[in-house]
Amino acid sequence: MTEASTPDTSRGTILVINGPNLNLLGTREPEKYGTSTLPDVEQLARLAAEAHGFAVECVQSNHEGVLLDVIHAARETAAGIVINAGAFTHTSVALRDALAAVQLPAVEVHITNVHQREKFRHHSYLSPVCAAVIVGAGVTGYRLAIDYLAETL
Ligand code: CA2
Repeated sequence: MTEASTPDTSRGTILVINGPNLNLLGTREPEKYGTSTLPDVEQLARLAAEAHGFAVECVQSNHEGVLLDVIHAARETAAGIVINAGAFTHTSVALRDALAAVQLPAVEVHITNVHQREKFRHHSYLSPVCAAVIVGAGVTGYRLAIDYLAETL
């Protein structure tokens, strides 16, 4: 039997954050959000990061305060952040302030093209403090975000 080799993650850790309701991925509204589950997305992110020499830390929470704490902690542990803040994208000055405060490169991801949806989804509090924004590419957006971070870090 061949041993599974340990991936080289010496370039550091990319923090992948998913916000409210994204734990439901793959279980409801597949026509909008696709059929991949949250564990599928986290695995996709892990493989993409490892291909570039990074580890990933994946966090999903439905609670804004938990997301704030995770972003604050990233200052000590992460090289960059991928964030799909779900509906908090359109409401949270606090998440924007946290991202600005940690001064890590961050990429905002949305599975759907928010600009083709309701007007209230067109504004993001986070985009001005993110290095890049990827919308409408489905869950592939997470991989694109990691490729971008790996190329720019
Ligand atoms: O397109 C995205 O990724 C969003 O961040 C998804 C959020 C929405 O509020 C944003 O405007 C755009 C909603 C996440 C809800 O996720 C679900 C997944 C499957 C089933 C139900 C909800």
